[in-house]
Amino acid sequence: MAHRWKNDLSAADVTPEAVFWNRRKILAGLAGSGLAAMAGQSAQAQAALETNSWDDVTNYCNFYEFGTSKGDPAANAHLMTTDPWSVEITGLVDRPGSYTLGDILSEMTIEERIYRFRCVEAWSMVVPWNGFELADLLNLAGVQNGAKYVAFETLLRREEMPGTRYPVLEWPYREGLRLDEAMHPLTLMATGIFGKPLPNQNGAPLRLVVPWKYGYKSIKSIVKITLTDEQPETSWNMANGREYGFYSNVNPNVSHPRWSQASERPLGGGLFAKRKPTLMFNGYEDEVASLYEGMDLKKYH
Ligand SMILES: Nc1nc2c(c(=O)[nH]1)N[C@H]1C(S)=C(S)[C@@H](COP(=O)(O)O)O[C@H]1N2
Ligand SMILES: [Mo]
Repeated sequence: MAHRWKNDLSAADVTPEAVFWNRRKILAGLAGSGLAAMAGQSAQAQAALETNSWDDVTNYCNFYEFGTSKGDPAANAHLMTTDPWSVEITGLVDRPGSYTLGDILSEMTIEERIYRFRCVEAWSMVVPWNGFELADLLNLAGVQNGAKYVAFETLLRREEMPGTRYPVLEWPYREGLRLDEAMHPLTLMATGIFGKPLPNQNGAPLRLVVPWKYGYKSIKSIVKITLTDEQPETSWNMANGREYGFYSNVNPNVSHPRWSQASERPLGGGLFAKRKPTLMFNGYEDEVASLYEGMDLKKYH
């Protein structure tokens, strides 16, 4: 597939695979054990970590349906059944219906995309995803003229998702994009990571990846896609609209009300690696800035 975007990243930039898989464990371990010393860190650096270790660990929690704080979502995510799986595509489409994963995959070409990934909590990684362009899936269903937005929903199966017992967020987890964002060639439906099928904890069997937006837009384990003419409600925005906007574009110039977004902590290459400056649109400015021409990015954050 011809890339209509510039990729400035290569395999050499990817976050070390072991760091990716173990990031919560590594952080939890560092907080309480001698691991920091084993990692060769100075006492000063360890002390610095101790002061924010609890926040660090909880903030790395990344599949709230399987729990938010103490328990690692990785420990519960195996409860989720991902086979069989189908995605309902509905709303303003020519061919609405329930598409099985097999139906979808037989029509798609899987490719690898190495993308920056920036969580709103100011940590970042470089991730090799496997997947296909969301545009190809939407075209399969046939987007109708009046459609302006795309809404996504995660599976909600309470007996398999212990975190959904708590009203942390509006369940099912909901996200949304403007149609032009959804059709952008950078916008990926991921089926794999590091060349392996997506593990449950990372959103098996199908999750969204929008590399110029904060990580929470990359909704996991999608079961429903709705084409609509109205801006959809999204779980984080419903929970706290002041802190989490609909757009959620990575923007070093627009602070989160509780912290700056000007820099980020890259995972890997040493947990104590210096924070690095956050890039406008997470480094994808050339590709996506035109989508937001004339918009007040502070207001539409
Ligand atoms: N359904 C669902 N999708 C989700 C989340 C979640 O809690 N539930 N967390 C989001 C957040 S905050 C981040 S940073 C990414 C993390 O993706 P990863 O665990 O694959 O790195 O998933 C996003 N997608
Ligand atoms: Mo996140």
